[in-house]
Amino acid sequence: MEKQTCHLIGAPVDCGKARRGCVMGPDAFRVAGLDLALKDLGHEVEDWGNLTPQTGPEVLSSNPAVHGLTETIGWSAAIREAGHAAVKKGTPVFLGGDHAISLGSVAGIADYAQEVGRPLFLLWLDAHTDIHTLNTTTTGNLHGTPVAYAMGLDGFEGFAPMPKVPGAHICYIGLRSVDPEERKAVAEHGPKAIDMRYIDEHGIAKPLGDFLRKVAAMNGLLHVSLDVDFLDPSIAPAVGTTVPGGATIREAHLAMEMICDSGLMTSLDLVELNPFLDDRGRTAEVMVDLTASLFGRRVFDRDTVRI
Ligand code: HAR
Ligand code: MN
Ligand code: MN
Ligand code: MN
Repeated sequence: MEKQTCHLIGAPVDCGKARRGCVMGPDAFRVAGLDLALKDLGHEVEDWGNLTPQTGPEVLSSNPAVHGLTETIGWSAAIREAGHAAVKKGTPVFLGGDHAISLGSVAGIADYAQEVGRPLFLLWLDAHTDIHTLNTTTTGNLHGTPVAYAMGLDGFEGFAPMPKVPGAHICYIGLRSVDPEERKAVAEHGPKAIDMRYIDEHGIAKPLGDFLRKVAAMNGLLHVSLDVDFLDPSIAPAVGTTVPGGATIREAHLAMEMICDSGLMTSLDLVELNPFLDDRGRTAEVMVDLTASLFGRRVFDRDTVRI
């Protein structure tokens, strides 16, 4: 792949759910050697350090379950600005933080996509659909909402409006925990939803390849959002919302390699790492290895492999 300038943007957001620990995520990625892994591949790395949330007036939701709203709005404004500035210079890599960081990262990239007149596509690698609105969430955990916000669904009063990402430009891979209201939203608004059963039956290469070809055909920007719980908990235990039956290490690396080979990815989220729950850093290391695959680490180039 061509040499990139990777802009590491620390977003230690921990207010998108109840269980704490993602605040340590950005530093765990650093300790696990993310910058060195990227530099070893020939890329330039600029580490922006950790952002802090903007401050603003208190915002209350009419849904009493919702919590952390004012803080999350402040974070999303800060992350959006940083992401927008970074994508003009290179490839932003957003280091979460829980998945609420994507309320900001996707908005910042969408601002840029609108400016340059290209469509934005989202690849959401996750056990969950994260498509609740503030009205449908029963847990009130805002990390379960960024896809609905990106699509422009109602119920995000208090958040700045963002350029909409149509459902047809969104692809989930890895799903295995979807709430009833989310199932309705997916059916109604049309993201492509690849669940684990589909992967078991057809493999991960087919649906991912189909989606990447579509992005390429439309000259799109591609934002990849990689949630730790995309992976099976046996290889990635450091996440608050473990769901059994996730992607294997081979499936995950193949996905990363295919995305890399496509040359389409223009920004990346690494989210939901909770170092407090890790086992001697191994989840952080798996995430760094996957990121390295995304940025070109290979055993052999494909044309070197002979059968
Ligand atoms: N759908 C559930 C909820 O809203 C679980 C959301 C969990 N989300 C994440 N990120 N861990 O994918 O609470
Ligand atoms: Mn801006
Ligand atoms: Mn998620
Ligand atoms: Mn998840």
